[in-house]
Amino acid sequence: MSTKRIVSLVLVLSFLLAGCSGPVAEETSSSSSSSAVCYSCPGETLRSPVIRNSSFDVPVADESSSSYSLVFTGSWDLVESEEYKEELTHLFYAVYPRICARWGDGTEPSTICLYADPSDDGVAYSSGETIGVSVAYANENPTDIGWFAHELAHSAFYFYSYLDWFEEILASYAGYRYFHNTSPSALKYIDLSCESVQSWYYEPYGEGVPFFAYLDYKYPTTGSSLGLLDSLVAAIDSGEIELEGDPLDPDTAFNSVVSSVTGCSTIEDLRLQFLADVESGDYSFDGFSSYRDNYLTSDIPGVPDISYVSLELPDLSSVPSASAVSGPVSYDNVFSSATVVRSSGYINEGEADSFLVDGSLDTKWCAESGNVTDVSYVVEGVEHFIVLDLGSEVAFDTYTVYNAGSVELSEWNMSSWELLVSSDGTTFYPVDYQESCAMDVASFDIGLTTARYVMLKVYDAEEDGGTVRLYELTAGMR
Ligand SMILES: [Ca+2]
Ligand SMILES: [Zn+2]
Repeated sequence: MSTKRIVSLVLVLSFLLAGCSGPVAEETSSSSSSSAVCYSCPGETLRSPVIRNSSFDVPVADESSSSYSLVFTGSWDLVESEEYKEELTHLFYAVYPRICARWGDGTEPSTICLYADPSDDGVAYSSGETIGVSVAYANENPTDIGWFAHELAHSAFYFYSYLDWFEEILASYAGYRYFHNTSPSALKYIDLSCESVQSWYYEPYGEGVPFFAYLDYKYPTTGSSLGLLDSLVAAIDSGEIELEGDPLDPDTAFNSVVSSVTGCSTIEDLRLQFLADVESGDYSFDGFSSYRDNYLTSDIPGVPDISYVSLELPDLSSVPSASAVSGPVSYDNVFSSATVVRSSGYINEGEADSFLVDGSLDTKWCAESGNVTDVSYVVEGVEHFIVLDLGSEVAFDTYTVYNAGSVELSEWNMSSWELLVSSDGTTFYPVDYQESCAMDVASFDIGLTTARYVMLKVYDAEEDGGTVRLYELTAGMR
């Protein structure tokens, strides 16, 4: 089983686009002070439908000409990663000016104090000018800095009102759009069909970001008029909206703004329209590069313009797709002495990628979306991958997948993947694509194939989430 402690820590950080199930990362405290404070709370297993990965290639902005400044306070001497502060600095000077340009009202702090908090056991929190981060969290998750973008958004547009879900999702959306989507290594892939996206219902930390991306797409701010999100923020800043109220009630101040911008009487009408547009295929998300409101965050002095990552899902229609062989198969396993060349990652040493080909049907390769360290295929919608070296060119005509359900739960079965082969380890050719096959154990006759290297690309790692759990992959001549 997964190490629960690592699971909850890794998943707590995915509050930017929180996971497929379970509680989400923060609690907002509306204390008597004027500060918005977010604390993380421990989650149960929270399987993210998005690919999370290292955030460490932020485009560098020019600090010296920035109108903003960042000051480190607290126990930074206790933070072990040497690059951590540097990457946070890069993020700050690129992302904070963008968020302020779009949603600041002029009262946002120009100097942010980033406090390394030795006693906090959550992730991070914002009180406007001061953002705190847990030293323990930083040391456990040295490649995650996405929380900083979320907290900076709070600093930029802190609302003096009670708008929990709107404020939190807007902060997460700001981080998603103006940080995660600005570099391939920080990218997260949104799966709109994921249950947690479909079932989001105004929870502050649920999977509401895809809906906000839809709203910006459908009702953008243009040179001639404010779009929906920007109109809502303006109405909150002016005091016109103080409460979200019932999303189904057309008579709230919130929904009156919705109605005046969109013609729909409630935000709930829009959410249902979003789901219908996803269902019909009228809406899909392939990145922000064509969004009409991109000009809002362009041409900021000293800040590099965003070149948004675009997602190009591969056309797999020409890849052969074998039917599962009925009944048991028998062959000498030619993958039994394979070694792992590289993989998307793994959760711990006891469930390392090498257990996919160790010859035991009781040991597994397990990797969560938060474990993805090699993001080579993220823009293709690949959730996980592994490359095997068979040691020499071998022949096989059948391969067998021992899915999660061969030992654990069938709902954890991988259901969509591609098998590719190569003789040089560089150029791979697809030999099988399974679009939807979630059997516990399944064999596929792909015809005579010779290869030294084999790659498995996992498009759908489990029914509801991004964790892959595979007990063994074998192949041979039947
Ligand atoms: Ca195994
Ligand atoms: Zn927050």
